Amino acid sequence: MNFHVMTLFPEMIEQGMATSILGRAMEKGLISLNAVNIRDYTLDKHRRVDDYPYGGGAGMVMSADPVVRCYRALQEKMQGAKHRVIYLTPQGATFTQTMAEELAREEELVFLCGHYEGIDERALEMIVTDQVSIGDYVLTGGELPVMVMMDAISRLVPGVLNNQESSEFETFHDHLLEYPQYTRPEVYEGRRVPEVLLSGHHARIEEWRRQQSILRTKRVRPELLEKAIEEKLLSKKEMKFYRELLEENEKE
Ligand code: 6GU
Repeated sequence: MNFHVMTLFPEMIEQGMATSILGRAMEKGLISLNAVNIRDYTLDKHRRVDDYPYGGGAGMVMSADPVVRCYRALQEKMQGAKHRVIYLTPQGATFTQTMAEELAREEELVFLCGHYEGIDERALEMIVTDQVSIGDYVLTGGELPVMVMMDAISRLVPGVLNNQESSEFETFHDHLLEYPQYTRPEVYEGRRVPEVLLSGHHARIEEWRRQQSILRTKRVRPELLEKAIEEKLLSKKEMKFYRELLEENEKE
């Protein structure tokens, strides 16, 4: 997987990607990162990359030309390889695990990070294939969002996670949140690890964990639990547990 990021802050991207699992994946050659500075492609003698918005209004707009010239340089580097160009913007479609899975199958991915009040629409029309947001809140630029996306995508690239890391129970895989985890000591400041986890009884542990997942999902993300039920991802026994949960809630 080759990531290309067009940004005004390439050092920020490089620093963010250099550590931990993603750094290891880059060393192994499983993913690569090419962060390019849009400012290097301005023809303005003061290296300006933004200007006032036509029609007035607050803030500045990134000019089309440095962005388009930066992209054309990237195109040459990629030697005609097919690729999507993803613009990070709060106006985009919300990033999901399904989207990450789809993007992880690409060979080259180009990201465009905006700043200020956005980018001249004509540059977007000319080069962008997808517009993506990471959630309903506003950030100062696309750099943190692109790092979020590259992290979520990279861990799906074969070989990036080791066996243990990838066989971990997956939140969202079956629309349920993860169950709580515990490690030593058995008692911490008076709080005991749930007895069942010390029992060595694997079937009972598995049942307890699934119930904990259902409880948590019901409490925090009820719409995810509805989806899981709709898709028949709960066993008969788990559905019984769920119905009893609803009855208890009604009594309260
Ligand atoms: Cl992709 N960009 C910005 N600036 N803010 C965001 C975002 C993206 N996603 C959520 N908030």
